[in-house]
Amino acid sequence: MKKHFLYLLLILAVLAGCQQPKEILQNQDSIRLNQIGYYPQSVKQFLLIDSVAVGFEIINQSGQSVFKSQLADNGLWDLSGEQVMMGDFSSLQQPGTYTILVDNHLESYPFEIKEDLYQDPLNAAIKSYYFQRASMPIEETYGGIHHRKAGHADTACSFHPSTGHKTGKLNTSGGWYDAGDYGKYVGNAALSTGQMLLLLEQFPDIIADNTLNIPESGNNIGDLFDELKYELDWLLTMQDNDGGVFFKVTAKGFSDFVMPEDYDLERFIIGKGTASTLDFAAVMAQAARVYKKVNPDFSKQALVAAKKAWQWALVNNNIPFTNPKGISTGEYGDDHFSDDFYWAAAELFISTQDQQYFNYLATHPEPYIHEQTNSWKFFVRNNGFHSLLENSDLLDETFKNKLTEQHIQLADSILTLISNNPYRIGADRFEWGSNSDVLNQAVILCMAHRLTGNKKYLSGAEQINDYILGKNATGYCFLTGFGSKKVMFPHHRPSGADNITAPIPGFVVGGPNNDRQDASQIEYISIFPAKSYMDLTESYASNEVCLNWNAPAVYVMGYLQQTR
Ligand code: G3I
Ligand code: 9MR
Repeated sequence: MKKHFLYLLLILAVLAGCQQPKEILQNQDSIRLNQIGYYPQSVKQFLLIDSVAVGFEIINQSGQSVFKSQLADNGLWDLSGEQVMMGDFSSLQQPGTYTILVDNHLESYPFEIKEDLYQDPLNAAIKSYYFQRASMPIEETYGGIHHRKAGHADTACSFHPSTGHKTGKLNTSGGWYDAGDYGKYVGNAALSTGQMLLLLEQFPDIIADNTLNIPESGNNIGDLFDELKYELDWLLTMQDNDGGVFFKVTAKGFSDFVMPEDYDLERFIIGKGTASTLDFAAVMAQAARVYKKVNPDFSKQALVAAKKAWQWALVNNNIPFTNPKGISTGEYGDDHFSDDFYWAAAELFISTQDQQYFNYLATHPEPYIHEQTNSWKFFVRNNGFHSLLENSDLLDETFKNKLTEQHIQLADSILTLISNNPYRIGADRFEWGSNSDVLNQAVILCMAHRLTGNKKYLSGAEQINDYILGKNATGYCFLTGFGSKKVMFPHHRPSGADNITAPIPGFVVGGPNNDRQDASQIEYISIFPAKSYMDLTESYASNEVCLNWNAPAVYVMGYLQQTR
């Protein structure tokens, strides 16, 4: 009897010691990961936020645990106010669909490990430019549910006095809308197109004909060439007879949230200044080179236009733009031109090999830096550097070595920032369009990989891209149409006015903005800098879309597709 009692106690003790299976919580928001996934060869990290945990597993679709490891403490991120732990499963390379299971009870959104990871998001990010086309309908064959009528013919726009009191009308049809608004702004158009031209210069075959299903698909020219040409053709219309380039095409103010076809404000040609003219010169010189084989006539035309613009800017070298009285659309104000001169001289030198442009570069060096915020103002300088590095065989040894060394130094400093940051990104401030600041650092890292072949730069670029696609302090995948926690309400007039629940896919939204200029209209749930983001149509300061925010995403995903 006594013996039986002891046995019973023993059995009870064993049972009590057995762990009851814990309930698995779909508390996905506390696990931050790239919601699209990872290439087999990539560094693979995720973050666990404000939770104490020890270990994690990776679970495949059959429910089997295929990888186990421990979490590391990355510390507090003062910009998000969060305690951050990190898991790394880089050595798991088997393609498949998985979830992360933390301490056997917190499960993540699903993600994939696969080759060609970014093909679909890359195509969508490029196609978003097609959806931004002014002056033509988006037909159902190409636009699917997001088809719409044409808007903004822009065939006869009056000159605003700020263009130099010109009379008559200008046909400035075509081009892409800049952003969530329907304006067309030369400087931002040039920067964005230039960033994507670099990708085409590096990998001309990256987007084959018939990839994007756009109207030009099937013309035997790669679809990215076609899409960028839609914008370049419009840019050409913005050059005045004397070579100077007008600043923008907009109405006096922003329209309501209406579809393009319902827009009824009069549009004007506004401003003419040094920055718009030089950025035009730069992108046209770049296009002249990149389109030389696919469209020789256009290439010649672009080069003539570029040289003419440069000549105008040499004479009119200090004409800033600010919104004239009565105009309240986007300002893109810029009164500092040495970087724009540098970019233009760089592209003109590479395309012409005319020594006068090299002399300009040699005697007007620019600081080799990446200025965060306002990439439309500052990143033109980096565009110039990148084109020079890409064509460094044209440079003399000393110039080439110095530029290369400076680029590597800049890239290494970004890697250091990444490894010291709990979220593993390089950006340390969050202003209007912060996602593009984050991404532009990845552009710099890709370029460093191109120069050295060192994979550490690719890994850095990937960690940054992870941030954009979900491993960030908001938990959103910032590319519309992708990820599990999706952006649904971008500040984008067609997406807001089309009565379709899903926004148009392929847009990178601006992202966290610590200045919250729209705070009088909406309530931010967190005012930590890295969390100052709201997925609300009204949030123009954190949730708009814009040409120059998508362009670095296109570049980085394109570069990774070609090198992973
Ligand atoms: O850098 C200063 C910062 O030091 C200061 O503390 C802060 C205080 O508010 O302002 C910061 O400057 C802001 C700047 O963005 C950089 O973040 C300006 O206030 C802010 O007005 C400026 O916003 C610009 C915005 O237009 C409004 O003009 C954005 O850079 C620019 O990307 C955005 O561009 C618009 C176009 O005008 C129109 N089309 C859409 C596009 C995207 O929103
Ligand atoms: O809707 C506008 C957006 O497209 C612009 O990029 C942004 C930049 O200034 O401005 C938005 O318009 C806002 C305006 O600036 C201030 N009042 C509220 C407007 C949005 O509802």
